[in-house]
Amino acid sequence: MKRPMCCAILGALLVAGAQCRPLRAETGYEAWLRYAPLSVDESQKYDSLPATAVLLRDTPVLESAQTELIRGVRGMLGRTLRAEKTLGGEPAIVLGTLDDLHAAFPELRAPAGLAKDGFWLTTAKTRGVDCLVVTAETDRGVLYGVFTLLSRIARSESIATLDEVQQPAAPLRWVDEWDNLDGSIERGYAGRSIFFENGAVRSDLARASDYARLLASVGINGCAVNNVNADPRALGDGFIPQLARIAGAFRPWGVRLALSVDLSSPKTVGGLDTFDPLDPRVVEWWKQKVDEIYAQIPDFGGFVVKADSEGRAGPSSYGRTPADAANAIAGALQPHGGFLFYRAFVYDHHLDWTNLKNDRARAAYDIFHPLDGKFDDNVILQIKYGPIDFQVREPVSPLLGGLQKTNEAIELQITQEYTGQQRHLCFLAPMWKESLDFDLHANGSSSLLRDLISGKTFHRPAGGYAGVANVGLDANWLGHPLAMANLFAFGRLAWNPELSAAAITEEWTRLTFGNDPQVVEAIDAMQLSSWRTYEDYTGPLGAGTLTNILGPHYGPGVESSERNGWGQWHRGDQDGIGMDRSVSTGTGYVCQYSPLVAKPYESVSTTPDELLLFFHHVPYMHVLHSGKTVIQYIYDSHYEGAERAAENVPRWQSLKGLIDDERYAAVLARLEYQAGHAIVWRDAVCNWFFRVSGIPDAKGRVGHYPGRVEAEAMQLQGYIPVDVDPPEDASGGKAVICPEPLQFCEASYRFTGAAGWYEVDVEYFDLPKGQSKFRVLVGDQEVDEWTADAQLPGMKLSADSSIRRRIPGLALRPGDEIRIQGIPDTDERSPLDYLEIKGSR
Ligand code: GCV
Repeated sequence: MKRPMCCAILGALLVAGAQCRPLRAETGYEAWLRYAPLSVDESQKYDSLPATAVLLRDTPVLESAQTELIRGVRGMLGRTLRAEKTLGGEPAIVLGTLDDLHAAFPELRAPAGLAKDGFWLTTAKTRGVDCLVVTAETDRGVLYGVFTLLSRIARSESIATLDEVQQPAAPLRWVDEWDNLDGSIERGYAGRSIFFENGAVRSDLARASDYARLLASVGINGCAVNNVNADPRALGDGFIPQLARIAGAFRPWGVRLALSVDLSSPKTVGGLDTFDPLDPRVVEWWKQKVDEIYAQIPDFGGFVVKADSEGRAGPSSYGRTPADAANAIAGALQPHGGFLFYRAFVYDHHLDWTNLKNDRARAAYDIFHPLDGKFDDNVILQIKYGPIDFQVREPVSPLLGGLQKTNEAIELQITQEYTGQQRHLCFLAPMWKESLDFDLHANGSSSLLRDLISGKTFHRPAGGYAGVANVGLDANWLGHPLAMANLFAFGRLAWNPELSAAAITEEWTRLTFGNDPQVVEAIDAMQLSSWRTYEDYTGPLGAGTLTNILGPHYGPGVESSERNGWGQWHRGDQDGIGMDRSVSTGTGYVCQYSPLVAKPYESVSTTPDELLLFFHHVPYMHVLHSGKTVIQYIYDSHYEGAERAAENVPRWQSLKGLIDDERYAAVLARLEYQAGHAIVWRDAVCNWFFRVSGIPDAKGRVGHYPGRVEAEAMQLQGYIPVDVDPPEDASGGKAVICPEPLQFCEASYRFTGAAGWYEVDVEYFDLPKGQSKFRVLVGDQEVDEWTADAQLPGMKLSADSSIRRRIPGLALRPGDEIRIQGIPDTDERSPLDYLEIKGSR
């Protein structure tokens, strides 16, 4: 890898201990556990660190703690601690539970309230020598303490006077992986499953083990490894021993294996003629199955159930309730200490869209609120943060405030299904924080969401967090190198929801990219603004995301949510937009909140702008609190959001040389793609609203694109124009394609502007069914060429497959002929949308 210029020149001159060192190549695999060498100044802070790591008892988790400590210190400080099993007469870092430590440190008393997974970092003397102590009630707590100690060192924080107690906010902090047994991942954007391939558990589970280490480092203690749209074969003959291997990979990191199960399993796998949860044969089947699992996986965490939802089998087949179904299985898990996460994502996806009183958002509360108090104590209702489905902006689900005698967990989505699928930067901690800090006023008194789910408000025995992560085999786990901040943030918030998004991103950036203030400042600023930026160019004012919900949930598709039964309606028409969910004139959804929360949402005048269209249908000329009309807000926010997305490119470029070349290039490529795709979003959404409302943009931008030349308006040789459906998905509603697979096509344009420097952007489509080649020439000189081989989700010419090629720094003169040549590949016919010529310096 290249050395930054300063190092190249100074390298030979600098004496040992110099600050300037080459940046080692990194794939992102180590994520925030890189343990990169600290600078000499930084490492001096830890000169007095003991040379020995003493582990007073051997268990898999405690051994991980000791190994991790040695690995981290060696990486960051270049010193290899001696691993010991007993205390000698010298200072040591001592690892063990309070029970383990009692003999050597009899005066050490557990701090009040130290809970199961909590830990205590402190200093203590034994036989006159100073020790640094990492202790807890449980082995897992000790491991968490070690990760925290190492994190402090990595962030160059002092550990001189340690006396820190940390407790997790909630007992259950799980991730769900929507992995299918064939190795694909539903809503996974980073390669295939790390657990399964071809219907079996992978033979090599090194990634599973490394993943568990990452999870443990942020306090996650459970992982459900298969899709909630569960394949019944997961409970079939011969599969449990395979699952036991994954549990074995997780165990040293204190992560409990869990499984998603299909409610029809007693019938489909067990051969019964029913799966009625109240049938004693079904209850017995679950008991036998659970006993069989625990015989092989003694620390099994439990099950996740998706039932009566999106075509899954459920208790409604027998006229039973979700509580009947949940308790039938929970009863089998209870003697073993297992939990049942029952998902509240239950709704009718064949709703009559013509009935304005129908409302999918009502479903979870309508179904589950009447069952409050009917679930066993080891059942947790797993509730998505909003009432629809992981949208970029939703109010907090009222069900989260509507249960007093039932355990609950919030379900957050780390994988960015509706928020850019890890091709777009969208750091979700600020959004999650808004939910967690929201006061639902349950039972009439102040009750923050974070206290409801931890069980604190209503003294529930269990509760917590479920994050849908969907990591894959891509080297960096989630595809976009910066997306790992979402996994990190999920763990950190599940541990301590009082942390601010800014504190979390700073922690993550330092651990992932080092402590250089310039790097930290730039990345933090990008991360913290990214959710709002994404929201601005995708889904305004709580209308929900305007994405293509009938396709891959990725690019714009404003029409796609209307006129079907899915219930993700925004109700945009020629007069206005928004769902009326008020009690007085709408679906009545608002009354699912406690009165204090409901009151402002009931009226247009008191609903916050950012949620206006979620709660009310208003005319386009309605004036927001901000003073803008709704239609102008839609236009402005899309333009401003796309501009901000573009600004991230030079911001990132300012870090060149301060980040290793590999990760620098990977992030830059994604940010450049995002900047282009934000324009696709901007144009599609603005043009849809312009066409439907007929109201022009007061700033004259929508429909007017200076410097843009439509491909269909260029001189075409071989290329033919085609309509794109919906028309907003291509500029001018048309593209050009080569009609034959083996043809060579050209679109050319004679430049008429003034002589100078220009950037030429080529908007084209990249489909998975071939790898077309493109060449751009000015006159006879080739100025760029590339292959369309991006992995995009669009299967046809659409906003999902639209992508931009930027050609900066072109010297153009009037009369120059710009020629774009396309060489199709099989069924991908080198499709082109437009080119845009912009002056540059
Ligand atoms: C696993 C959304 C997603 C589905 C997902 C479902 C769920 O509808 O698009 O892929 O299914 O949520 O959470 O169950």
